[in-house]
Amino acid sequence: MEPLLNFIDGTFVPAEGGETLNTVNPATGEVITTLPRSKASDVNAATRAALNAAPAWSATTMDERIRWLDTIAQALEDDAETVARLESMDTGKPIGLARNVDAARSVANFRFFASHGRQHTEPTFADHGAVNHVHRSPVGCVGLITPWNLPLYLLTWKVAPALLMGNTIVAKPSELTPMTANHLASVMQRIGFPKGVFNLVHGLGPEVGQAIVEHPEIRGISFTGGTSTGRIVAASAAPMFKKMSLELGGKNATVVLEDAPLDDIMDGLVRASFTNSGQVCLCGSRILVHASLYETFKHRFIRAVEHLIVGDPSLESTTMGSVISKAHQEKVESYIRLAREEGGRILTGGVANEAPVEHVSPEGAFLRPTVIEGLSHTSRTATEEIFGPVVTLHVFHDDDEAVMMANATEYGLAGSVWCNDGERGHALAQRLDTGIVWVNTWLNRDLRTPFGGVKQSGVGREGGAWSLNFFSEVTNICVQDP
Ligand code: TXE
Repeated sequence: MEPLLNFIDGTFVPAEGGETLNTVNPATGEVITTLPRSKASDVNAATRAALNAAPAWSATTMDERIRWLDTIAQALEDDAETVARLESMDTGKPIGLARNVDAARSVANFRFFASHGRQHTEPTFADHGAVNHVHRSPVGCVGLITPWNLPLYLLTWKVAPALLMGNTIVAKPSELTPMTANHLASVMQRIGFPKGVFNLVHGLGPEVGQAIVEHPEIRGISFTGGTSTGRIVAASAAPMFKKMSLELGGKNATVVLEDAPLDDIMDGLVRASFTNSGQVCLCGSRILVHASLYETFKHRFIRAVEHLIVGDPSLESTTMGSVISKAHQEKVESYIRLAREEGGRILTGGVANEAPVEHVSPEGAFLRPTVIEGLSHTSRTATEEIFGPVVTLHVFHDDDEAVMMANATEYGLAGSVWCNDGERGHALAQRLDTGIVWVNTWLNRDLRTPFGGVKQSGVGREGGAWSLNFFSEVTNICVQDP
């Protein structure tokens, strides 16, 4: 495939230094193409383009920006199959998942914020002869830094509201998954989107991401990635008083109460555990089950997990592909070994040479879904983010114990509660120290709702009005009658 390039001021250009990186198909180990290994000078060029484009772009009306979002959505929808194929090749996720989740949601992100923009109003507050007008204006040039697990889905989740509120953008996708970000840039160029409003700079996090965070003219940072990286981002951005939204790691609990209708929820529990090979920050990696149900649950869950079709992600029949890289496979395998050291029992799956995946390339980064029981809920395996196809099972005896176990990690992103009584599930969900909880469902997303976590899962919320507020500055103007 053609080498990927940066997209600066409406033009595709190589890194100024001419260096490149390879992007690999993790299911085959083959190099797909190269991407620029950009440096701070490339970030400076992109930021200059964004600043030059800002006056005209921020002077557009909300309606004009809404029309652009709808145009981008339509162009992405027309390219949906291409997007799905690129995303599957770049990430190792099954083509069906890339089509139904990544490509579809990328279109939905633009359509949603276009419709949300139509409902946007600026509130006024009248009191003692004065009227207060709350005006929103662009933050300015914003930096968007995104991870490799849902590349276009998470990039567009930030690009759409940032554009809607009149900002210009310097975006950096993960160096592991640059393909669909480039496709978005090619869509922007094809539709004649104003030059310099959306800029894309590829490269390594410490070289490009860090330069974006440190650039004095980039006034807001929306970051999605690991907690350790988020800590580095925050350390650079906070002293510069930049607006920051940090969507970080998770170690989410799936709580199965004693009255849960197992037959009805088993598919949901498997989805919550192993979607995208467990590489979704919202996946439930710890399953807490009431003692009365545990043995029955365990056998039915293992049987359902072993029905997952793990294999070549380009096949429509595959339901679980590879993980993102050989290096990540080794990280996940190190946790499977750690689980054994901590007293865990592997009920299904295991490291690749114990539980090989058939009919795939030996160079592919494949792991079977792995379920482990017998670990303390405070073990490292059960409290550290693995971010792969590994879940641990734990037993509780009453709701208080379930809440205590669920809250016993440094993370607080999401969770799910499964039971026969929604009200009881809702009440228990309110006791979970997380930003998001699903009751009898999972990844059921209403884009108007706040998305984000607490503790080591991040700072801030995105979604609906929360995104519009993050990607704008607010000014209150109080007008006194003369
Ligand atoms: O993150 P990394 P990854 C989390 C998930 C997991 C991680 C996996 O829990 O922990 O993301 O994604 C760039 N300054 N979430 O491994 O390594 C890097 O190049 C600036 C949570 O990609 O943190 C990449 O573009 N940038 C999330 C991006 O940061 C730097 C949902 C993320 O890289 C940098 C999805 C630096 N010093 C995944 N170093 C949620 N909570 O919603 C690296 N980068």
